[in-house]
Amino acid sequence: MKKYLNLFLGLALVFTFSSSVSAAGKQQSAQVHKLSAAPAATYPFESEPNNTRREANPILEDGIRGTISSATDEDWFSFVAPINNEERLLLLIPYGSYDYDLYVYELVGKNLDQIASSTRAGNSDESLRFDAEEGKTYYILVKSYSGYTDTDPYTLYFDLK
Ligand SMILES: [Ca+2]
Ligand SMILES: [Ca+2]
Repeated sequence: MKKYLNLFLGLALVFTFSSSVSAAGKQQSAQVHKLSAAPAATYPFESEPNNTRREANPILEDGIRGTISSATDEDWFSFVAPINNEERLLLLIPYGSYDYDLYVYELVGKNLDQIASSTRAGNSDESLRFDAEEGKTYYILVKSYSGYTDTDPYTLYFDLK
């Protein structure tokens, strides 16, 4: 009986290994970089209009969801850094013919200065890092480079690892 159990476990291991290999191969052949880290929670939804820096939606939890509802929809968010930290920001883009990009700005006098961006090609998710200073407000922009969907939301969140 024990012999059969060992055989079964061996086969289960082989199966697990081969299925993970084929999953990796499929991801590569699609040439789409999808981030493996999934957000832990269901984040609140954007509130339009948020089409300018002044209308930015504050990110009060660790992330927010929204949709790009037209080719010219800009979604602005603001974030007040709670501590000095290198922040890692991720944008998960819905699967399909959508290429969204991610930008981070700070206000210097009256000017918005871009301090980070992530503009990968195609349907790839975006990620960037920036050095945040305690108490300072940062502005985050999500917009479309090509394609949009007002039904499938994107997820924008801070990776807290
Ligand atoms: Ca929007
Ligand atoms: Ca908007």
